[in-house]
Amino acid sequence: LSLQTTLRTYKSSGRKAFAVLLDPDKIKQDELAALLDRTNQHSVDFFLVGGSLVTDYAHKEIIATIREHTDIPVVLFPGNPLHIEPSADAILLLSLISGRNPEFLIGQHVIAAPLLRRSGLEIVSTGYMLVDSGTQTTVSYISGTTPLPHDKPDVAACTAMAGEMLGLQLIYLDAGSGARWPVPADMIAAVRAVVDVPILVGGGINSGEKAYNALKAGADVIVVGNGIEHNPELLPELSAIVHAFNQSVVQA
Ligand code: 1GP
Repeated sequence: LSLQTTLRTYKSSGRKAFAVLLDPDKIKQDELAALLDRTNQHSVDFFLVGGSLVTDYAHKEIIATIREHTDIPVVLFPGNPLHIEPSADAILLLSLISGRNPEFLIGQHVIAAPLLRRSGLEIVSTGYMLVDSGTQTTVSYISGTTPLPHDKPDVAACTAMAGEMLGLQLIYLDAGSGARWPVPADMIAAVRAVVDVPILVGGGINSGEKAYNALKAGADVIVVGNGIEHNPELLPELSAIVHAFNQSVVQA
């Protein structure tokens, strides 16, 4: 089943999903095996594999390790065309619509298009919106773009609306990895009010409370990376929160 279909079906029934971000640049192979064994027990919907840098080109190895340990789908979250790896299941084709750098709106996509076509990956066009998180994040620096001000939910809503009108299939609101402040709830709610496509929210979700707030505000998928790497207890906690939301959908 395709990622896009799954997320659309989830969204239309009010179900929430939980994605774990694995950054090949940060995760060690031995830690990865232990983490994967834990994810099997805690209903993770999919893995996002990616990050802004490639200091050690390990996407292929990481995906091979994921396949050895679990059947959970693997979705690429690329920083550039070097991150295209056909052994994944799908790729978020990110257009950085919060920014005004043509390279990340369309330029890199032109370079990647033939490779993507040949890869056999499911391609999910995604309106990627960086939100100011109190410090400059790697992705903001690398992309040379200014994130959306965190106190401007109306700008975020109009940006997401334009992205949906352009045909983008998902909206990803990202405060950036390790963000001090996660994406504010009022911004998530403002975006939720104006688009029908599924919304992913990530960056700085390092507690159950932050995850709950994002889901309650209208996120369809929460993406968590750093928090789980630093605190193993967070995985069961977040999984239980997503499960509780989905139980209330089943009972309603
Ligand atoms: C970053 O949204 C992801 O692009 C996840 O961020 O590592 O802070 O959870 P964290």
